[in-house]
This record gives sequence, C-alpha cells and structure tokens, in this order.
Amino acid sequence: MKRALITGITGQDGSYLAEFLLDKGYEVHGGVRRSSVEKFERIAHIRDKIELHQMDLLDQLSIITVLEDVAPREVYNLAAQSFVPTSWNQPLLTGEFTALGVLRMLEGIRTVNPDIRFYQASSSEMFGKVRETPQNEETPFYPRSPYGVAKVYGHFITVNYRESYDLFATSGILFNHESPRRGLEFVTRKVTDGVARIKLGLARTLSLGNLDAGRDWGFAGDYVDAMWRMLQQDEPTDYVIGTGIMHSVRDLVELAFGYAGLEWEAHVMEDPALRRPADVEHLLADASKAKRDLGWEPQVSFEDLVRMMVEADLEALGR
Ligand code: NAP
Ligand code: G4F
Repeated sequence: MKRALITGITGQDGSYLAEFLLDKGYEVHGGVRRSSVEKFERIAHIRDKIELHQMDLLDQLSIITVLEDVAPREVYNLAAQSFVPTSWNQPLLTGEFTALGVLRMLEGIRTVNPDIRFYQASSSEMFGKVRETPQNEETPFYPRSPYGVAKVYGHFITVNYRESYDLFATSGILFNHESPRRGLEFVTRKVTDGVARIKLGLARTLSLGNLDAGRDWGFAGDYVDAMWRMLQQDEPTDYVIGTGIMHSVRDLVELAFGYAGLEWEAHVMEDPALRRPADVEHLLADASKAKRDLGWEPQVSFEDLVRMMVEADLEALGR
C-alpha cells in the first residue's frame, strides 16, 4: 500500500487531497499543528480513515520525527500562511512558515529518506506584476506581497534541492482554486457567503476591495488530482496548473448574486480599506505542459464552481 504524508491536511486542499488519496487506496497521514481547540471540520468526515501527527513547520525536530514514524513514499507540503493580506501584517511569520518551512521539510527528507517524493505547493502569486500573459513555467517571477516573496523562496529551494541532492522534488505552480471549503476571508467564499447571508436576510451589504482584479479560478478538487499526477512521473519537474480562463472579481460578484436572484449593485460596497498595498491585477495560466505530460484537464467550469459555492453556503446558513 502506498503511504502519503500531507502537511496542511486541515486546510482546503489538504482535505480534498486526503479524500483523493484514500480513493486511490493510499494510507493517508496528516501533519497538524497543536491548538487548544481542534479545528478539523474539513476532515471530520474522513477522520477515522486517516492518521494525524503533531508537527509544525516551525519545528524541525517534529518534522524529522513524523517523517521517521510514518515513513511515507510521498510527501505533499501544503501547509503555509496562505492569506495574502495577512502577509503584510505578519511578514516575518509568513516567511518562517511559507519560505523556511519548505526548507525544513526538504532538510527532513534529505536526513530521513532522500527517496521520498516531495510536492511543494507553489503559487501563481509568484508571477505578481506579470511579465507576460498567459504565465507558464518559464515566465519570470515578480511577487507583489511578502506571501509571494516567501513562495518564490519555497519554489527555488525545492528546485535547488532537486538539482543539488537529486531529490524527487516537484513544484506545482497552482493558480487560484476554490470550493465550498475555501476559507471565508478569500474573495470567492466571502462573496458566496455574503450572497447567502443577504438572500436569507442575515445581512444587507457586502464590502469588497478591488473589483477589477482578474484571476484564473478553478475547483480545488480538480487541482489535487494534478498534485498527485506530478508525483507519479518518471522525472521530477515543475508544472503550472490553471484553467486558462480569467474572470474579474466583478464577474464573480455578478454571477454569484445572479444565482441567488439578487441585484449586486444594491448590496455591494467598495471599501478602499480592503485594497492591498500592492495588488496582483491579472493572472492567467498556460497549463499546456501539464495537459501534455500529466494528461490533466480541469473538470469544473467557473460558472459551475460559483453555483456550487452559492448553493453550499445557502444550504449551510439555511440549516
Ligand atoms: P489553507 O486552507 O489556508 O490551509 C493551510 C494549511 O496550512 C492549514 O491546514 C493550516 O493549519 C496549515 N498550517 C499553517 N501554518 C502551519 C504550520 N506552521 N505548521 C503546520 N501547519 C500549518 O490553504 P489552501 O488553500 O488549502 O492551500 C494549500 C497550499 O497551497 C498553501 O501552501 C497555499 O499557500 C498554496 N496555494 C493555494 C492556492 C489556492 O488557490 N488555494 C493556490 C496556490 C497555492 P491550521 O488548520 O492549523 O491553520
Ligand atoms: O481571494 P484572494 O484573497 O486570493 P489571492 O490574493 O489571489 O490569493 C489566493 O490565491 C493565490 C494563488 O494565486 C494563493 F497562492 C493564495 O494562497 C490564495 O489562496 O483575492 C483575490 C483578488 C485580489 O486581487 C484581491 O485584491 O480579489 C481581490 N479582492 C477584492 N475584494 C478581495 C476582496 N480579496 C479578498 N480576500 N477580500 C476582498 O474583500
């Protein structure tokens, strides 16, 4: 039986990846950091099928101990401080988790078992102020936030350990992917939760920042499949993953309010305080390498994704 360790298993992607690997017959282990209250809502439905281990990306010894105890064949490093605005408020902590945390994982693997296959959760935020459109694996990076800068470090230290120590280390440069399990502070979920609240009479308005920002949004369930495919290749390399279609935040808002039969202009307020010190204006993926080498294709359209999220929020709040 194949054995995998997922860091960040309590997050959006971690929960979908755990389900995906269980379906493939894997023994699934997750690294979780200690908390005074357990926050395992996203994995509650599979809690009895997976094994959790206390480990923190800030703590090298905990990483080594878990790698020794679990002896995984594949490690998916999904843990990170992943919310871009927080990275301006907590830039040092973001660097510790999101940049140096990757190095601690790679050092752990090099120490415990260099044959482990390693996936690093890199991000389209690395393209930032984009140098070309669409963005592919060769597009130069120009990060626009402490988070983006930290992800560039995580990306290049993964490439460097592959080239220096011959590790099977891959970096997936994933564009935005969403789901009903997305954190409430990210714009898609903030909008679909807001729509549900307004529809159910629990709120009247929704405050948003930059409505002109454009993103290549896909469904998280499709993207964990790409992560797995990357670790099944003969040789490790890096892949861009995205749909190749961009929409603005305004498009998202129009669609989500429309699904609930609401006029968005009557409810959405633009709040300059929600604008970022430096935003990423437009992101658009060229995932042709992944399509060719991995046979990967996104299955859920933007329209179906937004509908799925609005319906899930209406149902959850209705209950
Ligand atoms: P998420 O929902 O915010 O989950 C982040 C996970 O990291 C949580 O399980 C969190 O644990 C864990 N974590 C944070 N700091 C940790 C630490 N010091 N030690 C151990 N665990 C820690 O993020 P996501 O959307 O699933 O994204 C997964 C990964 O992909 C992240 O690295 C993110 O930066 C990257 N990424 C995401 C996207 C996207 O669009 N979703 C796109 C590109 C890249 P707690 O539950 O304890 O907080
Ligand atoms: O949903 P967002 O917060 O996602 P962002 O910043 O693109 O980051 C996400 O995707 C990255 C991949 O590119 C990941 F690496 C990262 O971990 C995370 O998952 O914001 C999207 C856009 C931004 O341009 C933002 O300015 O939406 C704009 N926006 C407008 N109003 C807003 C809001 N974003 C948020 N969170 N909240 C708003 O009220």
